[in-house]
Amino acid sequence: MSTSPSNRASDSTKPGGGALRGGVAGLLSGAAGLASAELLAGVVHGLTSPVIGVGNQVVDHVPVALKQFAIRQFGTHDKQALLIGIGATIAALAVVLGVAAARRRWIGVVGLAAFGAFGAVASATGRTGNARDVWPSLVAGVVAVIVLLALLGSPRRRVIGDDEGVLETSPGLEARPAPVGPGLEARPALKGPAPEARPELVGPSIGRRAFLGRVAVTAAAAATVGTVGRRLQRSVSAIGERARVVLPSARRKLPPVPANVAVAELAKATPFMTPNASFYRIDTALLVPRVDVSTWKLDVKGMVMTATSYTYAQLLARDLIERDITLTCVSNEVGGVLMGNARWLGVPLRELLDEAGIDPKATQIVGRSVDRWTSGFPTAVALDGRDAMVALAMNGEPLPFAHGFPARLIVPGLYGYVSATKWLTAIECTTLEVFNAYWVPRGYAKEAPIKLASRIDVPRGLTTIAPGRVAIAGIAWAQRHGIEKVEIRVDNGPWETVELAHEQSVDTWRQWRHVWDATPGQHEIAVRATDHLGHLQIEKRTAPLPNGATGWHSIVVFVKA
Ligand SMILES: Nc1nc2c(c(=O)[nH]1)N[C@H]1C(S)=C(S)[C@@H](COP(=O)(O)O)O[C@H]1N2
Ligand SMILES: [Mo]
Repeated sequence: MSTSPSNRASDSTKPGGGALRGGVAGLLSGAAGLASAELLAGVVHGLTSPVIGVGNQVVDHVPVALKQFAIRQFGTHDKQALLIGIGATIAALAVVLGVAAARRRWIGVVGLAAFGAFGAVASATGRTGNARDVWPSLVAGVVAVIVLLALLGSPRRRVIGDDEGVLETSPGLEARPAPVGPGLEARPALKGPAPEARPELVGPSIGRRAFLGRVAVTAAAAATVGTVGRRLQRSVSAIGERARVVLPSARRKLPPVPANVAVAELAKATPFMTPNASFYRIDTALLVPRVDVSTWKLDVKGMVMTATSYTYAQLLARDLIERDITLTCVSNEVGGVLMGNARWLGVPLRELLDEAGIDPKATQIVGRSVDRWTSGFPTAVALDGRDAMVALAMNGEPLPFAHGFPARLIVPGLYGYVSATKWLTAIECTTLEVFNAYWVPRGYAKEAPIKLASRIDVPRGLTTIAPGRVAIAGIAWAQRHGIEKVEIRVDNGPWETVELAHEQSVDTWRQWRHVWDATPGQHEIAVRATDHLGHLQIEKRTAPLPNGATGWHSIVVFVKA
């Protein structure tokens, strides 16, 4: 190791060495700041961490096109991608500030403080923010400044102060690499005298090793504190409360799903009931809300005779209905997988509206989430007899946190973004003119019934299969209307009507299968559906924006010779 004084001095006076130390110090000060913010957000219930605060702003303000790109690139990992992107940006800026601070401390101090202030404003003004949310960012800024100065040491004091005093009061000093470092170089006036006056300061006892020691300690502390903070934010108590929920059964229980709604070929690819663990998840929440059911309530308010409120226990104690309903995302592309079918247990929405006494002039029902996300749909939809409900359970368990615990809206026939508010906290009666829900100002349609569509699930596209008898199978859906007919076409052959599984409900997808005599070569297989009203699925391909994709799904397969 280069511990001889001559080596050390030359190391630390190299501008590159100073920049490297500065960069490392900057990175670690940023990490330490963020970690302390995570801890504060974890300890004080309800505070938003700056990463989440800034992330929410990004989610809410990025152009829709960029978001669609993100969903296409990263699928349901879009949130991790965003958080990694934010982390990388912060890290890069912190490194730059640290490098600058190696020469001029004030740049680092001002930069980190500005960072903290930016985080504070972003967190406090975001969708889930309020004034208290400035604190984690402000604390982060202060901690970051302290850590930066501690790692880099303070060059000024050592020259202006008398040497004895400085040695005792400046904690950064002993471990500081050397007073002849690049920070000093930038101040010619400070050069020279210090080492001569206190030669022991630049001696082999302080230097790279001590700096690396501090770096290691800071990194370990930041990682630990940050992890603990994150864990705490995932409020352990909510998990316990959800685990203790005892679900009542429905007033009239649905019989178990009959076997004839499923075709054997789809048993693995697309089970008729989608297990909760593999149910698609789409929302804007960077951290899944962990609602405390002991304080949670559902308000029914707005244009009603009497605003009413229900506790979780009150909702569970009611006569509940049970329905199989296929939920579909407007972002689902032709052939896409952003849909799932579940058995929902809940309170009919209509009952809650009747109890509050909805004003006949209220044309829109808005569902508000604890994270302030909203959806909205016409009142007529809630009253036309379909099984719109406040769902409390999904496939026999309390709603999973990711799917809206403790309560969410489910409205058959409408895309999720206009109807299926998760972590529901209020049902507000208003008019269509007065309020635009979350996705409407972002370019999506105000009203969005699910479009008639179909999908081929087996064989998978672009796979190679053996010749001979091959099962082609998939699903078709036309929530509210039901599937009447599904047809497939191989290459440019005729459309052939396929075999349909039993229809569980007009609100669920319907499985289908067809046996095809596969001949060697490359083939294109297309599918299209017709609903019970006689509507044929639209052939023309259109994008999901603004109100759902259209187009016939087709796949290409290779059949071995
Ligand atoms: N609070 C909240 N609820 C929400 C959303 C959201 O972003 N926030 N996304 C909606 C959308 S776009 C869809 S498609 C469904 C998806 O429900 P799932 O994640 O349970 O499958 O939830 C809806 N409910
Ligand atoms: Mo969606």
